[in-house]
Amino acid sequence: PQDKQPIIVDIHTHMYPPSYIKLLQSRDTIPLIRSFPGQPDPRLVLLPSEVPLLSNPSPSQPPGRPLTDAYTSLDAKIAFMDKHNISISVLSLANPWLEFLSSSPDPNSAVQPAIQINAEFEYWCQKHPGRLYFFGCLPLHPEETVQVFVAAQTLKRTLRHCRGVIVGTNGLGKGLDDPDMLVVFGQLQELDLPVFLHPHYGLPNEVFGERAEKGEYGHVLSLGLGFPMETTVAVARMYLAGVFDKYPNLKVILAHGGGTLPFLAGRIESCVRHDAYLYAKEKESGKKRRSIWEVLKSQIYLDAVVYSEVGLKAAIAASGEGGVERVMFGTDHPFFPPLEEGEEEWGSVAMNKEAAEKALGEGSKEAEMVLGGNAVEILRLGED
Ligand code: 5CU
Repeated sequence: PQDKQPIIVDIHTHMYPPSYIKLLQSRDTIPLIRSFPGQPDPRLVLLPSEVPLLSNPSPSQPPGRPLTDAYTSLDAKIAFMDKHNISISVLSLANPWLEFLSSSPDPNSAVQPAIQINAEFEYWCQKHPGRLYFFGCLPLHPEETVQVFVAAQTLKRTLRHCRGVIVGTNGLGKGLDDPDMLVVFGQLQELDLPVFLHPHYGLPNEVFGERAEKGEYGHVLSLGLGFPMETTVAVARMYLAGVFDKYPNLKVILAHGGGTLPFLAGRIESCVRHDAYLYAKEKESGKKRRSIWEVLKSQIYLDAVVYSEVGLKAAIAASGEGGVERVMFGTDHPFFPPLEEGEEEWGSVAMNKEAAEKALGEGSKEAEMVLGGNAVEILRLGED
């Protein structure tokens, strides 16, 4: 029928389930939840760039963000979806997942929290059949990959609504090019669990200077530049370490349109081709690396959380011929809420929808693919 509404799927939408909130409330270093005098809501303090303000909070500039029910309430998530005509959401735990436990001396420290959190997501999904799926989290710890395997198997085999895993750039503590991560990626490939790669650390505070440390620029530099650069570096390291060549069926979904990868892929490729050390190594081994472009069009998927048609067109173009099939809409809810009291429509969501419509044509088949059709196919969202 002519007036059938296209299906909108949000693949980048976070929540913190009850057990995670409890964990953050019990902490006194980031990530943490704390109340500050004069603030109506407790504050969720997550990012390394927020630490300077945490030790010196002022009423006009408290650290972090208000912990509203958008982060914790399933009803609020469904209301947000209904308000924005989102048919299906693929939920994920927001950063920093359980990464802060990877430095704990106890290798099992993240195991129970991960089991509990994944069960809470599955329970939420079961409450809204056909509308909710999730990316699970893994108890990544340098000392314990067996537990990671068990968690991944449980996600795949027993949690019906799980469609992949959300992973930060830290891996087992040494990044995603760590040779010890290879077995984890191998297991994820075997289980056909896509990795949703998401940033958290940004760039070191010094990069942004003293004025940023004092909070003068809000979160703009760390979120606008730090996050995308972190993702770009992480995926470039995976590429250089040969992860994609070793596991050619591993699927990786990059947050925020791949950071800056669509723009920098050519430069990365040129640097690889003209690097004397890599050239000599390749000659010696006789193994030829696939180009970054080949990896982009076969193993990498990009979300469409880029807020402009310019970035979205780049994401699609970088994904090769048929690249429009590899890009999927997202909102980043509950981050970037409206700032005016009583404003119910989220401008950040509208920007991402408009980007798809402007880049691909309002109502076009391609816009519908990016807004929802691709996610249904890639993440098998029809199966409950
Ligand atoms: O606003 C922020 O800090 C964030 C964050 O922490 N994580 C995210 O996914 N988006 C924005």
